[in-house]
Amino acid sequence: MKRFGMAIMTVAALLVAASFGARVNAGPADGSSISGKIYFKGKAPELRPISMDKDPVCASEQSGTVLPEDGRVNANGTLPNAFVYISKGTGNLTVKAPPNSVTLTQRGCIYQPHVLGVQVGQPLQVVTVDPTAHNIHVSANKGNRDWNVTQQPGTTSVNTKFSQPAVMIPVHCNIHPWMEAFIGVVANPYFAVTGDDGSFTIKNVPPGDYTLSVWTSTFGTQEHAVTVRAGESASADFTFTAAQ
Ligand SMILES: [Cu+2]
Repeated sequence: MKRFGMAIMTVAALLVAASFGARVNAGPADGSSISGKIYFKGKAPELRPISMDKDPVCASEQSGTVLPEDGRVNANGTLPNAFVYISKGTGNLTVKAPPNSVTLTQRGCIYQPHVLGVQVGQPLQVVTVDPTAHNIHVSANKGNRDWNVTQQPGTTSVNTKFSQPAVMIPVHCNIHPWMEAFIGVVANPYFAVTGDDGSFTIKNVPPGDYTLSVWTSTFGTQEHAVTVRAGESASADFTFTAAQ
């Protein structure tokens, strides 16, 4: 009887150890999230207006000065276009890619949005609303293939998927050299892109210990350790500084 009791205790101890060993509770989402802001300190870069003289059709689509997205700082001292994502800690957790497409639009010979995220295997559609041709060039990165395709005005979307996580995959237009976008490809849905207020929220994150990473095109990258507890919102702010 004593031996039997010991065996039960051993099994219980192993179960406890196993549950503590798992870094992520893969149970149903319980409202936990990660929120924060991407701050910027220092002198904002001076942005030089984009010249669209190479293609008068593009220029005619614009009504005023067009500034590049890279290097932009929000009026409230935060950064737009920061790609925030959980880079470590999800262990064996797999989250199926949603079937809905993420859309990258060519409008006025500018990519909208400038920075976007997509899950591995999730459809990406590139659409054009411009009366001029574009050549979409998706650069190879981390096992994803390099490809380019010309898209004529009025034609249907160019659709693709990515097979490997990669932060980031640059997209350029081989016809209009100022056109640039960045796609963050991640294995899970735990990512966000900051907008005009520099804030982000990543919802439905399972409780666990993670590394939260931030990518910016101009000011580098950073990462923080973040602990997410059941039903709570974890906070993670980042501060980037001007290049010296
Ligand atoms: Cu183009």
